[in-house]
Amino acid sequence: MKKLINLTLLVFSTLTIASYSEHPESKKIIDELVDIHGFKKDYVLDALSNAKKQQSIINSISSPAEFTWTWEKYKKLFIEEKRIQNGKNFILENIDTLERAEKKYGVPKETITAILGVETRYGKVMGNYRVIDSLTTLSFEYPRRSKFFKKELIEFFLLTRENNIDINTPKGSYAGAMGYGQFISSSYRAYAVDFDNDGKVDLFNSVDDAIGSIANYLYLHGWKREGSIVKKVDINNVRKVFKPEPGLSKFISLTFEEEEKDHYFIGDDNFIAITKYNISHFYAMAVYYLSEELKI
Ligand SMILES: [Ca+2]
Repeated sequence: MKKLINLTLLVFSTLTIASYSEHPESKKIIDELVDIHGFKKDYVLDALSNAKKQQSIINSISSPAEFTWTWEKYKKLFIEEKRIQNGKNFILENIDTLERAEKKYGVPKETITAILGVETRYGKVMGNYRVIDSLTTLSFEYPRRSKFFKKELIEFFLLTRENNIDINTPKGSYAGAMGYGQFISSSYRAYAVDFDNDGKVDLFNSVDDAIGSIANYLYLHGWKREGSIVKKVDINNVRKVFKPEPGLSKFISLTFEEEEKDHYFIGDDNFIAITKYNISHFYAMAVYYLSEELKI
């Protein structure tokens, strides 16, 4: 009988610790939010205790498509007829805003649209995880990247306060990326812009804000107006081609396997700028191919 009681207590205490407001690692975050950023302690404890661990988030982050799929499989997912046609429609529907963004930031309308297409099918699939669940799960249950996600968790508190959003409401990807362009909290705070001039920066509901924000993000990460994204190279001539054009500060050599053959490319500043949006070469290449398909 005594054993049973002990077991019950053990189960009970495990459940209690499962609340992120009482997690041993949350104390530092709570202190930072209260002492440095001026949040009320009750508010922080409440938000953290409402957050729920989602095992599927851990599973997803452990095997991202960018690093487990082949290039051909990845390309097929993004470069297909429906996504291309919907992208062309998106451009027609948002041409004024896209041209305004292109003029201001130098990023072509097809590139902005391709990012929206790859990230969320032009706003159709913005993610179904509560961001507070994603960021707490990854902060407290995924040691490999806990430092990064703890920082994003604090950014998310700040972001929701600044934009008057209920912290329990926003949904996003398993990694806490939000809205049309899937901005993480720190990027939202640093790079999102109010592009429809309504006084709010709203990447969930305003297509205009999403368009301006993606262009601004790339602009601030080294995008060069009139620059190229990649150039295909013949490996036999690689030495001749491997000279960056005047004005280009960076380039990167790339290999993509298609039909059991390696294809070689040079990625320019604008390729590198896209990898600042998502670090994967597959991602940047898919954005490039989709943007080419969207040219009318
Ligand atoms: Ca706005």
